[in-house]
Amino acid sequence: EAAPAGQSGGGGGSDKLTMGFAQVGAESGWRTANTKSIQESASSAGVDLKFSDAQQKQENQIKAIRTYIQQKVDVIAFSPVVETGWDTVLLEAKRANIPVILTDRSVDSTDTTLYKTFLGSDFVAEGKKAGDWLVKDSEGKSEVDVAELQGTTGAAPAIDRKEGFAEAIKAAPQIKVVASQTGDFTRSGGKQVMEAFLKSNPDIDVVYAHNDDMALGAIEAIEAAGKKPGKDIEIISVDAVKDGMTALSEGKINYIVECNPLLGPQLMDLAKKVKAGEEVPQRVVTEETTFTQDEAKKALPDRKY
Ligand code: GYE
Repeated sequence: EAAPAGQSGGGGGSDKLTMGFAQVGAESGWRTANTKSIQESASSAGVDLKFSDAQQKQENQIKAIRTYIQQKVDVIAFSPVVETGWDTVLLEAKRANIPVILTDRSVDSTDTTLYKTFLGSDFVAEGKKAGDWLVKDSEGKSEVDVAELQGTTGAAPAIDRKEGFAEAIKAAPQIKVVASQTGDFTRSGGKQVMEAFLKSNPDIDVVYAHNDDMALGAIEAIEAAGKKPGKDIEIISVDAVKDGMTALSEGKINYIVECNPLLGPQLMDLAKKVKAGEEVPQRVVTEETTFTQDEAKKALPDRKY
């Protein structure tokens, strides 16, 4: 209900929904697109957004959530940097009667009453799609050595993308993961780890990167070592942000599994329902696709992020 003209709505408080959002950081192109989506859709949905950036540190996120509890926001939403260690602060929110919505990444809490819903991708499915592509691509080859660039240690997308990929490549025993290490979802992390991998494992055939930014860092390392990314070493990654799709269309990446960062509109919708006391599903999975090099060329001109 809008306040009558001329009144600012003071005293009794306004009907405007206040959301406290604790973001992971600004580690990747995906994250930048995600933040933009949340900020833009808050403003068009008339949501008063309090936003904080945890710089990929769990303690910063916990601090931000405690501040939102003190400020008595209507809804707290966050993307947990890692899966474990959330029960205490989530219980504090529950006792303060502030509903929590998980977006993008999940927590491992067994008590699912600690949050209302979880909106985000199925990361195991993403890892499987990456692995399925490699199984087909490896038909007739006698040995395929894979170097894996993992996301942030303990983060749901790192754990699940590793698991889904491992599951899929069981179908092809000639595929072997010969090196696997975290690059923290950043371009510089991907570059550094790939430089080390190229020294310790000169026979790497394929890089599986848990996100585009690490793949882009790996491309720099591969080129600096005098090899051709996409040819001498094939690259598979996850996200499908603009820089990744550009590298894919140029033949430097071979396959990208999409992960959708544009969660803002659905998040605002869920927050309004939760505030109104309406039932929401425990889990909302986002829809995603995959891209080959030809498909990337077609999709690029209309790509928004
Ligand atoms: O894939 C990566 C980002 O949690 C799905 O986090 C997200 C991941 C995304 O840093 O680029």
